[in-house]
Amino acid sequence: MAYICNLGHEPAPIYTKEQAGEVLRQTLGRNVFYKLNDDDTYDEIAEDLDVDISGWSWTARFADLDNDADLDIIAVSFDGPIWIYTNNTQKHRGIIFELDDHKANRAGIGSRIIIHYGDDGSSHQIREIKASDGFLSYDAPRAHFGLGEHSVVSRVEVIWSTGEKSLLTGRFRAGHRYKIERT
Ligand SMILES: [Ca+2]
Ligand SMILES: [Ca+2]
Repeated sequence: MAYICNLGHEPAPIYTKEQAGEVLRQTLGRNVFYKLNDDDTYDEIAEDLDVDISGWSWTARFADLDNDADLDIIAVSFDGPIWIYTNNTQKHRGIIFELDDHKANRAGIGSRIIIHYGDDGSSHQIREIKASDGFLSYDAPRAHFGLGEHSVVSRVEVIWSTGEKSLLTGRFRAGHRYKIERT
């Protein structure tokens, strides 16, 4: 198979896969990882996280591969191995919800999940269950929420893909994955 890298050259040259990989590395550089700060600026921290491989990856997807409610990364290289990065941080907590909907599509695609936590449930976040994202790939159809220093979610609202709503209250603990079923 031949690869055409149109990176501003005229006409676009045709390469072997190995040549195309080298051109992409030289032109686009290594992988990067941006962290959003509280003041809406970003820091590039790929080296700190040890994900700054020199190969060129064309997708990076997030999934909790070891079921501890933090997101790990799967990066697919253009011409190298698939890289799996496990998230070993102990500093911040997360929680995951997935849907099992017997009244509409089973994974709950198109449904929204809203969590409430903190003092009197004053903090909240929303996620939508999606089945498409990124290039030639997508994340698992689950809703992951980062909770920072918080350890408990006190209320969960589900707006199902069909429009109906469900409300669950209790103590949903960080570090766990919960399945919400509608029958
Ligand atoms: Ca994990
Ligand atoms: Ca982990």
